Amino acid sequence: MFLLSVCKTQESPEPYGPVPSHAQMEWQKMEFYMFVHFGPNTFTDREWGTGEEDPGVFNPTALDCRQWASTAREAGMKGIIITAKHHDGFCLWPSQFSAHTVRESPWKNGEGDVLEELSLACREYGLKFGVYVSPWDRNHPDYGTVRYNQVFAGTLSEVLSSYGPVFEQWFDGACGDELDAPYDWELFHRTVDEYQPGAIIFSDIGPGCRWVGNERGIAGETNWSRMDTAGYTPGKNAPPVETLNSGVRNGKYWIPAEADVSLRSGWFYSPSTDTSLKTVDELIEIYMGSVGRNANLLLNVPPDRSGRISEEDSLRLLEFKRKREDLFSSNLARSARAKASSVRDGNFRRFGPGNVLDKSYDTYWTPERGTSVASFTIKMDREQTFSIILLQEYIPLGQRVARFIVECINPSDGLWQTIAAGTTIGYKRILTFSPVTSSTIRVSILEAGAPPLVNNVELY
Ligand code: FUL
Repeated sequence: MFLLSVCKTQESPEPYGPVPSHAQMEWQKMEFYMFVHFGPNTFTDREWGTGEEDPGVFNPTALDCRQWASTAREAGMKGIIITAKHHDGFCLWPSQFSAHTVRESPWKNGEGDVLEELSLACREYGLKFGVYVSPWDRNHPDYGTVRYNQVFAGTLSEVLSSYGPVFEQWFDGACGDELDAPYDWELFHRTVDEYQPGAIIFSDIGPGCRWVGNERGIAGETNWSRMDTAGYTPGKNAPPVETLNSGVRNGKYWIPAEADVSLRSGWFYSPSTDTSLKTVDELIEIYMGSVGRNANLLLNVPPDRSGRISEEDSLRLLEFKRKREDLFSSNLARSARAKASSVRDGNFRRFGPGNVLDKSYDTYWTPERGTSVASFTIKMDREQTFSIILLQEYIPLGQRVARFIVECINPSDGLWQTIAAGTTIGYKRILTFSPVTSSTIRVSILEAGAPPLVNNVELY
């Protein structure tokens, strides 16, 4: 009997709704990585090439993928996703399925392979490697016919079997053409699963992660990592952008959001965008609106015509990194003590509020069984001034929280004062507010689909 009750108090909560796969969890923890748009468009001042460009235009004079990788790493990014093939059809590797590739270009006398160079550089710098392969192809002679689906599957298998592990396969939804033969998405997904079973598949509807619904890098203030996909396909038949931006509270599938945005005003390099770089403040706003709202951030940094990331772009990324380090350098909650309205089974070690202050991702506070409205209080040893709170839900058991508030005790009158309020938390939620000075804050979960599991809180 004693043993039984001990076992019962050790029991983890049941998962709630769909939960992330192991690969989705690994992906979510990456948080921030680089997008690289590079190809003939880099040399022609175009965003969408026609596919009729002379491959001769592709001739970077000093292509250096190691410089891209070291820049990404210095900027605190965890990977790089490159446009292996954009809508113009040009392949950055010598594909057997195309006659419009680096092989037909003067770069390295047609002997070069950008994917090989970049995948090696990523490995050297400890970054993950991902690929954008556009189904829309304005060059391929078979495009638009049933045959093309097989060609595209072949193209994919080539990319996915030749360069080592791929963490994400990016499927763009854009397509300016009317198709006689629709894309065979099932075949495309099967191909990715066959060659890269660990890769997260991005599209408007996942299944690995979803487009956030805009190209500004901003997720909804409410952002569920859940979606319903029935009746939708990527591209013209995608879910409404508001749905992509906020997810679906009771959605059937776990499909978290990825927010893409470019450092410059275009996706591809052009001298005309040299003065359009986002400011550090804009980048911080984007960071708070993506990583701070339960989405991953995919920031595009387009290499220039020499094949390098320009100095201005690298400097901006470093300033952005420094600013994040400044903002998040000293967590005022680190040496605080925590109390809670209740603890599951009274098991403080396993489920107590102290778990929101430790550094472990896998320990969390959760209130008494069956209780979704609950709170925990953080007491610091003295008054501190802060303007940012960072919260994390333990999502391996599902996303639960739908509404919460943050209060602090106002030292002048000793009363609780609301300083921030939100809806979803998810993997990570960062809220900013006007600076307040207090020694005690309380986070109250006001609505959740199941008892909340909070595994981290930080104050800055
Ligand atoms: C869009 C594309 O059409 C753009 O050219 C770019 O690649 C962007 C990331 O996705 O849908």
